Amino acid sequence: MRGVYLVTDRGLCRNRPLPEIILQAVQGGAAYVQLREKDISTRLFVEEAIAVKNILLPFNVPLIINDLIDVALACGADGVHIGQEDMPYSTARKLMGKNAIIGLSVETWEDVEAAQRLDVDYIGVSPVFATPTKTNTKEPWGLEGLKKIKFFSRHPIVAIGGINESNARAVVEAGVDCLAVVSAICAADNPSQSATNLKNILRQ
Ligand code: TZP
Ligand code: MG
Repeated sequence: MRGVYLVTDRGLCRNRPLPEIILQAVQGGAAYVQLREKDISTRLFVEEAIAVKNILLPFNVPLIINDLIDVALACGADGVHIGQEDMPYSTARKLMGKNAIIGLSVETWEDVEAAQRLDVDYIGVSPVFATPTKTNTKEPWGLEGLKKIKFFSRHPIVAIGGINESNARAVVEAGVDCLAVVSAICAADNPSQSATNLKNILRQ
């Protein structure tokens, strides 16, 4: 895994339709899209996910569903991202199959150690920096935490939380594989350009 990883938040899109923001992000070079919906019904989530899957298809960009395996299965998503309180990894793997992308959030050092024993496809290091986008988080890892995880973990690292164009370079230098962002793309004046800028930072 390597690239810009968009995590969606419809509330941060400044009244622009989410599918449009997603399209612009992948046109700008986002490599992964995680559809994250905390406040809509399962029915709408599935409907939206199918529409987004069709947007991503021509770009070969995998669709990853946040939290909900049933939604992921129903829309034919490429993967799921699970947190420490979601379905356990082994169950998620059984349901999703061996080819699915399964990512797991790590919020504590215990989570990092436990993830070593799991064949997850990546760990989501959360949050790297404190962020207004998600406030019910544990202590931010910071760049030092990120480096420590990079040294220890056998899994690709997707870094999330407070990442933007001004700090992305330092995050990349800490050894991450993917830059995951919500507001840096969803709330950007030009989501496509923001995705491109982050992608270029990752490439430098
Ligand atoms: N998980 C940990 S931090 C976060 C999520 C979903 C939100 C990151 O949002 P932003 O706007 O990129 O800081
Ligand atoms: Mg979750």
